[in-house]
Amino acid sequence: MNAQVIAAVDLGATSGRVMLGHVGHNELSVRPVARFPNGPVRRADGLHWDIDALYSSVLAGLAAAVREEPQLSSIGVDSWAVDYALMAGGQMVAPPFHYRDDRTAAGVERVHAIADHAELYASNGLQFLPFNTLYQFAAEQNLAEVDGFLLVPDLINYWLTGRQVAEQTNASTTGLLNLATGQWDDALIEKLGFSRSLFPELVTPGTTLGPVRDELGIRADVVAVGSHDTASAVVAVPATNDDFAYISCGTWGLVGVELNSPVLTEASRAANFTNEGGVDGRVRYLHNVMGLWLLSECVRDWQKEDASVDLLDLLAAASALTTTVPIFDANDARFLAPDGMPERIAAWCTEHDVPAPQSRVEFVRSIIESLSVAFVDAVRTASDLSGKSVSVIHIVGGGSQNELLCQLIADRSGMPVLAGPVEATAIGNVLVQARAQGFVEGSLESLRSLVAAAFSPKRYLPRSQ
Ligand code: LFR
Repeated sequence: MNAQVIAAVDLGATSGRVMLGHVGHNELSVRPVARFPNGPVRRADGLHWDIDALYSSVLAGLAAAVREEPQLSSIGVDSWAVDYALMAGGQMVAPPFHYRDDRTAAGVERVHAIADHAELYASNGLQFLPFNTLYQFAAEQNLAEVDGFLLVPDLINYWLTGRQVAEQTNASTTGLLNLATGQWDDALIEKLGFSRSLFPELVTPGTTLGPVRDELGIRADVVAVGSHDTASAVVAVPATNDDFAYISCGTWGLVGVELNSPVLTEASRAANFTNEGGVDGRVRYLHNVMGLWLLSECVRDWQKEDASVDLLDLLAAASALTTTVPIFDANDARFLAPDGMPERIAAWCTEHDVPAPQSRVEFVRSIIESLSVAFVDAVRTASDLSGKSVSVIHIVGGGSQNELLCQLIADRSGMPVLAGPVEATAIGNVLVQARAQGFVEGSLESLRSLVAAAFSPKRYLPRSQ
C-alpha cells in the first residue's frame, strides 16, 4: 500500500505550521508546507490572538498542501489550550483573548469566592493557572449575550467543516470538565453561574468530524486529534518502555509523566500538578514550567535595542561561559506576562540577594540553567507524587534542539535524556488521524514505537559533576 498523506495544522504561541505527514508500511515522516508567525496583538480591550490572520494562513497552508499532495486524506488541528471564541448564531462574536491578558486576575477572585482551589481540584484535577478557561469566563463581559464558545482548534474545525464540538483533551484544560465522568461538570458550571447551553458536544480524539466544506475547495476529512498541542506531543514521545518522564518544551515546558488515573492528593495540589486529559483516556500528569518563553521574551527585548541580536549566537556563547550565573525560580508567576523580561529576572535576583546576570550571554545561561533545575525538580516531583518510577527523560519540541539545556537536564537528573523529535506535536497529530482511518493500529505504545523507529532521538548521558 502506498503511504497515506495527512495534514497536521499545529498552531503555537509564536508560530503556526501546516505539516504533511506520510504514514505507510515502515514509513512515518512529516515535512512543513507552510509556516507563519503568531503572537499577541494588543487591542483596546486587551491582549488577543489575530485569529482571522491565523485562519487565513491555515487555509493558504492547506491549499498548498493539496497542491503538493492532491490525495490528502485528512486534516487535524491542534493548538495551545484554554483560549476560546464566543459564538452566537454560528458566528464568532468575540475573538479569543490571549491567555496572557491580565483581565483573568478578576476572574480568579470571582471564581475562588464561590469555589476555592481545593474544591476545584477535587473535580477538575487542574493545577492553578490564572488563565484557565473558567477564570476567563468569570472575567467575560459578554457571556450573557452568546450561545456558545469554541476553543481555538474547535473554532478552526468549525470553520472548516461547519460542526461545533469540543475535543476532549483540550476541553480538559477549561477547568469545567469533570475528571471522574469525563463530561462537562454540570454542577460546577451551575455553581459558577455559567449557562450549560454554551457548552458544545464533547468528542474524543480520533473522531471524524466530516469533510471540509465544499466552498473551501479542499477535498479531505477533518479528524479531531489530541487538539491540545501538549496532548499530541505526548502521543509522539518516542518511549520504548514505560518508565519515562517527558518534557514537551516550546514556549512552555510541560513536565511530567503519563498515568492511567489521576492524582488528586493535597500534596499534588500544593505542588501545582495538573491531571490533563490525554489521548486514549490517559492522564497527562504534569506541571507547567515557564519554558523558552523566558528566552524569546529576552531576545525580543534586546532586539528592540539592537536588531542584530541573534539567539543562536547567544546560545553558543552561553554554552562556552565558565563564570557562575544565578539560578532563579523559573516557576515564579511574575514571568507570565510579556515585556521587560530581563528586568524582571534581574529584580528576582535582587530580591533574593543573588547577583543578577551582567551581560546578555549571562542572562541566556542563567535562563537555561534555571529551566534545567525547574524541569528536573518537576520530573522528580511527578515521580514522587504519582509513585511512577522514571529512568529516562524524553524531551520533545523546540527545546529538544537546545544542546546545553538537554545536557544540563541529564547532568542534574543523573538520567539519560533522549531529545527529539522537534516536531512531536505534528507527529502526534498525524498519528491519531492515521489510526482513526485505519492506516496504523494499536495502543499509544505501538504509535510510540513507530515514532522511535522513524525519529531516532539524540542521547545525552549525565556527566559526572
Ligand atoms: C503549550 C500549552 C500548554 C498550556 C499553555 C496555554 O503550548 O498548550 O499546555 O498550558 O499552552 O494554553
